[in-house]
This record gives sequence, C-alpha cells and structure tokens, in this order.
Amino acid sequence: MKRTFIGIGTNLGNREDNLKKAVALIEEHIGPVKLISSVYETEPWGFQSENDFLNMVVEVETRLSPSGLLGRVLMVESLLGRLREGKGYKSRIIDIDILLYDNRIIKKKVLVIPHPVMYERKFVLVPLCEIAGDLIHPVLGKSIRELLKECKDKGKVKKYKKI
Ligand code: PH2
Ligand code: MG
Ligand code: MG
Repeated sequence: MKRTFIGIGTNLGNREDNLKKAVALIEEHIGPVKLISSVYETEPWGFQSENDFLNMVVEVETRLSPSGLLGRVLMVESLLGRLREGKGYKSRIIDIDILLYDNRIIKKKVLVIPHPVMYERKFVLVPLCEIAGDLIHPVLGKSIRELLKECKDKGKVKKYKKI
C-alpha cells in the first residue's frame, strides 16, 4: 500500500456537501482515508472571486500507481460535476489535487508530484500541517511545518470546522 496526501477544494454550490461527497468517493475509488484535516475557509489564491473556498487535506492509502491515482482523481471530479474549460484558475465545484505520493518525485507532462506549488499555498500547507507536520517534502527536504513557517502567502485561511 502507498500513502498519498490529497488536497480538496470547492468554492461553488453547497461547499460542505461537495467536500463530504468527495471524501466518500475517494474512499470508494481510491482507498481507505486514514486522516482528515479540519476544513478551512480560504481566500481565492491566484484569481479574483467573491466566493471563498473551503479546503481540506486527506491522507489516503492506495494500491493505485501514480497515473492510476490521477485517473481516479479525474473520475471523481467528473462524478461530482466538475467541468474543465479554458485556461487559468476559475471557480469550481470541486478540485482534487495529488499533493504527495510516498516519497516519489514524478515530473511528467500530465502529472507532477509533489504538487509543484504546494509550498506557496497556505490553503494547502495549513491543513496538511495539521495531519502531517513532520512529513519531509521529498524535493525541498524540509518538513511541512517548516514550509508553512517560511510561506509568504498572506491569504486568509481560517478554520471552518471538522466535517
Ligand atoms: N485552487 C486553485 C486556485 N486557487 N484558492 C484557494 N483558496 N483554494 C483552492 O483550492 C484554490 C485556489 C487551483 O486549483
Ligand atoms: Mg488545485
Ligand atoms: Mg486540480
């Protein structure tokens, strides 16, 4: 079994419901969910929108390969009604991102692990630190806690509640 950390975000529709459904579908199609962070309400990062996000991170055990995992992530997103159109950041019902997969470093056109900009994003680091603060980032060689301390992101990340 491999251990992966997955970030989930939503800023459209019934956001709490979207997160709950995403966690249930991850459990069904990817593997047992071992740890669940609190939910955080976060300001849109990298684009403007009136709708704040809810973000969380889960730790999942899986037998899937990285590319198998990506396939299932995209499937779960589309089961939840995610449509992909155009370029750039947009509001979305659900976004599911593979953050880490064991200690693996993968740089393919379609899949980069660790998530290439996770260290710049407090909406990722805060929930990830809650469940895996001591984990060492395989590329940067620092713990998630250290990365959070060094992170320059000033966007709002406020505890919402545990779902
Ligand atoms: N996802 C993005 C871009 N910006 N901002 C917040 N607060 N939360 C997100 O999940 C998010 C974002 C692209 O995936
Ligand atoms: Mg994302
Ligand atoms: Mg994504």
